[in-house]
Amino acid sequence: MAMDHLTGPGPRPPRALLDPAAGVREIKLRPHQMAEPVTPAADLFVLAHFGVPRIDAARWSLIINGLVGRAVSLDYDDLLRRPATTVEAVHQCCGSPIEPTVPTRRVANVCWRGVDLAALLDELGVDRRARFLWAYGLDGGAFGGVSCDWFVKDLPLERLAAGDVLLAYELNGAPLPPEHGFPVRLVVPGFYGTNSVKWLWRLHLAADRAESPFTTTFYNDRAVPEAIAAGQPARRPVWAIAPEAVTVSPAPNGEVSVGVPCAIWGWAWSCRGVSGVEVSVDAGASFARAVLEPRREWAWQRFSLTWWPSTRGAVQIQARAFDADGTSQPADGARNAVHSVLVTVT
Ligand SMILES: Nc1nc2c(c(=O)[nH]1)N[C@H]1C(S)=C(S)[C@@H](COP(=O)(O)O)O[C@H]1N2
Ligand SMILES: [Mo]
Repeated sequence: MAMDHLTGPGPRPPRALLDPAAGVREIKLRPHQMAEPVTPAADLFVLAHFGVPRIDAARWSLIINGLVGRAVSLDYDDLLRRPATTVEAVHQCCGSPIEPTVPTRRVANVCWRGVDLAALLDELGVDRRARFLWAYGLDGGAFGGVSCDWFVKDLPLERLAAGDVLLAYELNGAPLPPEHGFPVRLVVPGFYGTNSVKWLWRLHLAADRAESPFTTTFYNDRAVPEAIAAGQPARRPVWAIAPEAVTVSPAPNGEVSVGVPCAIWGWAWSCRGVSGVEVSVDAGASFARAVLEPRREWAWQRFSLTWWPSTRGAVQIQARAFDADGTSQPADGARNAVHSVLVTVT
């Protein structure tokens, strides 16, 4: 149903009750605890800048407006009635926007189910001037010394063409828990978690990026001077996930036995998928190619390598992932810096 008021900035929904009414950062698993291929919802990290809105699905609706042929307001049942898509995808928090070069290894792999956004927008019609999708959450407040009415993110519409951007209402086969975005969140597989706006209330198509703290202030990486000299932009939005690997086993500070084969294994992922993983058992001095499982949809990929420890003492194990285009991970100074695990050979 098209509505006149949807062509403007849109009605302001009442501010949702936030419970808790303060930022949430629950990191439940360290890499050595990420044994499950699909992370149980109860083990999934929770990141919320302002708190957790408590929303009644019966009173919720989503506005889609801006550079669309037909602006609409959809309620929860409208979305449930549409064809559903299920997508398995790695889900990663890029870390603190205040410390963008600190690795945090907040990562999981989950199944989302919801409405395919590209198909929905096709039905509404997309104006050819539209280049960005702005997504609004029902939470807002002060963060990092600035304040905003709503948590707003934007992403290039080009990403929708690659498929599987969802208006998700299920996580691992059950309705989204409140802390993960109930009733409906955006899910952008292959992009860092910050782009997957929870507690959605508005999508707006525009020719330009959205001006807001979480689009053009925070979550923009600074290029190094050499990259700028080579023509790269000085600031780059934190969108596509860079290649990364974590070692699940052996666990840090564990003991392995000399002469006994040890299975080194873990997960590797990147926006475009991982083409290879290399493992080092000498603190990065040399690397050997690991066995890598193929990718399912947007999921992380298992790597493994059998190692025969031959001398006693401390060993630093590292794993590095290679992107489809051959780029790998920096040794340090980046959110996707190589993960190291220290073990003792006894
Ligand atoms: N509305 C809203 N969406 C949000 C956030 C938020 O604070 N508000 N945090 C983002 C960040 S930084 C991350 S990493 C993911 C975390 O999703 P999860 O808590 O469901 O694991 O949600 C993103 N979506
Ligand atoms: Mo995040």
